Amino acid sequence: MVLKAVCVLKGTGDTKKKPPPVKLTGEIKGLTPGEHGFHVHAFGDNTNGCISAGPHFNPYNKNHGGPKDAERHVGDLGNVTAADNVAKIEITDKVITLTGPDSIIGRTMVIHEKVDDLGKGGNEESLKTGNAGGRLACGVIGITQ
Ligand SMILES: *[C@@H]1O[C@H](CO)[C@@H](O)[C@H](O)[C@H]1NC(C)=O
Ligand SMILES: [Cu+2]
Ligand SMILES: [Zn+2]
Repeated sequence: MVLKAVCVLKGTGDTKKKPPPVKLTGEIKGLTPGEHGFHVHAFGDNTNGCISAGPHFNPYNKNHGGPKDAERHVGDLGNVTAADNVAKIEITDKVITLTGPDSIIGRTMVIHEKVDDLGKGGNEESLKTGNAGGRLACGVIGITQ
């Protein structure tokens, strides 16, 4: 007896396609007026406060930059601006994702004391952190309903 089988696998398009842009919306209250650096940091760890979140999420070993730059950390979302102590967040970013190697799930969102110079500060620290200073507040990015 001869056993025969057939299987046709059908896909819908390119499986390596980049996931859609991620939209971040919300409000951060209690800030000093002006610009504040806003980044995804590597670890979802708050054991010793925001410092345990580690450096900017940077899976490709790049220099720090602005959200529109080719040379940037995946976690580099630039600045948010506080008017009357409240920053309204409305960011759409094409680099961070919610799945795959660039996923921000389980990492930490950090708001900084100072403005992020987007890597253009002309010193070494600018290429690492944008000279955004201390970490004012942070929170782990989790899954919701
Ligand atoms: C802060 O980042 C935003 C983009 O997120 C940018 O538009 C702004 O120019 C930056 N500010 C400075 C001082 O670089
Ligand atoms: Cu940061
Ligand atoms: Zn960075």
